[in-house]
Amino acid sequence: NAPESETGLSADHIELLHAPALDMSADALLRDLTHYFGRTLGRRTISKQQPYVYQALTYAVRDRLMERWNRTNIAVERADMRRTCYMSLEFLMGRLLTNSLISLDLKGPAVEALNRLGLRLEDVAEREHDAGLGNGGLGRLAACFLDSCATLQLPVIGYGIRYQYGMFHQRIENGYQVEEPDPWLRVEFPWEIERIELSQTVRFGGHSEAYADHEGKQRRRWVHTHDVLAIPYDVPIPGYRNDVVNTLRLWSAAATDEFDLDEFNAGDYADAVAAKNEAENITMVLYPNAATESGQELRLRQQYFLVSASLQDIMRDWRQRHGDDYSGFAEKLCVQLNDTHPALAVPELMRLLMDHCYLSWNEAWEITSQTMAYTNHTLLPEALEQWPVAMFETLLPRLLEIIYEINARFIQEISAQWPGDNARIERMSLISPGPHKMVRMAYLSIVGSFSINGVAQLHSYLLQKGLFQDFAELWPERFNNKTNGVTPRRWLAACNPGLSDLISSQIGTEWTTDLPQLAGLAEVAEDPDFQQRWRNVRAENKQRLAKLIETRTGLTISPAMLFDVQVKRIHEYKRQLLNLLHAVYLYDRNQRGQHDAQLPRAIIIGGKAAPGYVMAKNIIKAINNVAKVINSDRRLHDKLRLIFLPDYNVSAMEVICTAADLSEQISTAGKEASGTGNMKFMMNGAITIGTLDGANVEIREAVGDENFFLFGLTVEQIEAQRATYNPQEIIASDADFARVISLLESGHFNRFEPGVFDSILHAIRDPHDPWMTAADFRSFIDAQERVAKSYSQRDLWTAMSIRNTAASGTFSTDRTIKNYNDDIWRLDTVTPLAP
Ligand code: T68
Repeated sequence: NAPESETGLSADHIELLHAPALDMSADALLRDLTHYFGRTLGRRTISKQQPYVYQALTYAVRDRLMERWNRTNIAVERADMRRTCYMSLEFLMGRLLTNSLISLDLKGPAVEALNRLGLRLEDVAEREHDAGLGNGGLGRLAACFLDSCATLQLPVIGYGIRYQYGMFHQRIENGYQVEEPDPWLRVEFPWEIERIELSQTVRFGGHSEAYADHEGKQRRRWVHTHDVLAIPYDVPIPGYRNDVVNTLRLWSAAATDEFDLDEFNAGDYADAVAAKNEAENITMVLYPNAATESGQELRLRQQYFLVSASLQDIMRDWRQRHGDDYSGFAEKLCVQLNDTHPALAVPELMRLLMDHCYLSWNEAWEITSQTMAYTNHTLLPEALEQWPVAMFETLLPRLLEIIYEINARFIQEISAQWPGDNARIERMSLISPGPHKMVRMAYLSIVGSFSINGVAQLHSYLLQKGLFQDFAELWPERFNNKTNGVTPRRWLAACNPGLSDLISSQIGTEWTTDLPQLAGLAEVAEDPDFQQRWRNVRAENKQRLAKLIETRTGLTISPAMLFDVQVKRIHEYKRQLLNLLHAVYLYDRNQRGQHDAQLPRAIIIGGKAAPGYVMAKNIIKAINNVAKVINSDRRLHDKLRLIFLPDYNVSAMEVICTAADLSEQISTAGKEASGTGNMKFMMNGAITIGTLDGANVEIREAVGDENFFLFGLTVEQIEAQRATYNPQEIIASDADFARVISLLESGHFNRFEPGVFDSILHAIRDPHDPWMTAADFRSFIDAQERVAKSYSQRDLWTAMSIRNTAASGTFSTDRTIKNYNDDIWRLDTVTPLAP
């Protein structure tokens, strides 16, 4: 394999490519694996508990990604293609091995190579630690997007943070959540390539001052700053069998070489070196999102660190190709902001263009506002980010100046359109009024972007009618919808091989990249033979989930039961409490011998509560207390179980979504922006019980009302009934509801733990309960009874299940990304250089 040189960009850049391309056979894979295991990792004996075979196999796979990575990058560079940068504080990647193998069409060879060592791929793949660099839906969406962009051959680069500690692990102790750190980098992460040569410096603190440049022009500069080094680590993102490999670039903070050594005399040398911790703290830990934005300074540092390092990286790349001509910048680049977390990209790009590239305000603004696009992920006003102006003054003084100037010019624009409408100005100002002035990050994002989108039809509609109404009036053309999706490679092909094979035997294999082809399954929804095979696969998957539950909780459940599943972050608006009320209702009926309309059911709940979100933690405790009573009642053993599955994460979902019969999507209407778990469940044949919220609306439309269990008030009804909402009366007038509440009050589930249910009962009875749980109780119970009836008609249920998978084609991120590209990004497709 003699290296072959390619002509480089300049004399000091010589491209070194290897030819011929690496062999994709099992033999070659085994040879490389053995090499890495013995010679790179220095291991001699295989132990199933250790990660070394996984690591060696990953190196072998990574080699094969690497050549395609180069070939993709060269193609993009040579054609100077327009690109999108997807900027996100979170990328919830999960495990990467199986996905990469499937993308490279290497799964067969890998299985064979490992078999020759007496190993199974599933076991080896399980050694990989989840890359948990995200909280939930928003972070996982970013990961699904990267997969679809590469598969659709779009030149998109992800920019994020390489947190030392990802999403915390959850343990349950006496029913309470206990958080444990996730030191996922402790064992090497073998997918990443450190690119220290592309490091950038990010500034904090200091102050902004005026100066005259050599032509006597007045300019501003940011001086006396505390600098932090940003080191990028690249992770390859393979497309599905198309030789495209895109990049996820994650920044890690380090002290700059000069880190304040000069501020110390020799005697303080050790202290000075120790002080570098402060710089490195920036990327130490992922913030778990709480119910409301908490305004921690370190979080603002993280946001600016990501934005500044990424934009400087983009500028470096630009200058390499275009010198200091920025006129075509917005034609060649789009920056998609994943929520407001990277909103500082707006003032930071302004700063770089003005202070570093010497553009005028107007030139810089034209470029910035034609480059940025903003995606909103929440309708909850309390979750909108605001940062204290005071924090900006000390941490990012130059950015604050720029934000003030953006605001001044923006207010001028409003005044011109609505002269004298001071109320409107106050409402729309980027700076909130009052003694503690805050920067409103959503408004900053809107003003600085040419596109603003929500993540489901209903959500985008409500944004324009509510939260962002004033802005939608001013700039209606900027607002649009991009309904979320999930990648069918991970969420069907990889996680559910049994169902995938069955589907492919019926409609061929093209659904993997053309998901609407699943519609072909509708034809056999009633076919007895196909139904039987469908049930067989699902029974196996349920067995697999039952095993996972047993290892994590010690509880056994029978796969014959209805698996009724709600997994997602614990939050009041998602209403895990409503689910709990139903569990208590079923328990109560069973106790009183009324199991007429019932069927064996396992209610499975999983999810993490933000460590500072007291109510969410109380909900976990309450679920576990009720579960304990239900699960220790021998008479109920095969009738009803309630399970809290600890440490819900991406790889748990890969098992769970294949085995759920019923998908719980029961948020208060108008509160869940979209949901994406709902799509994973549907794709794998679960049937949804849900409110008309987020993407549930579109799921129901796609599958038809007869294949969906609808309940609950609509957005309009919720808002209409809010003023007169009287939960006490609702409870009193519903005998079942009243019994459920008095059972919870009686201490039946907390004999020796007084008070454990107080906050929950109080919330349900509160006439100001924003989530209006009691309002939907009866409707939910009725819908659950329809579920039970349908499930007991085996063939009917199977047909519904098949029809859900068949109708899930539109919920692929391939469709979502096509929408983004058609309306916002307008990228051409890349064809990697031939090998
Ligand atoms: C979710 N948002 C939405 N936020 O709740 C969900 N927030 O409806 C939607 O499907 C999903 O985004 C994708 O669009 C989140 O997951 C966060 O995780 C988050 C993190 C930090 C701060 C605020």
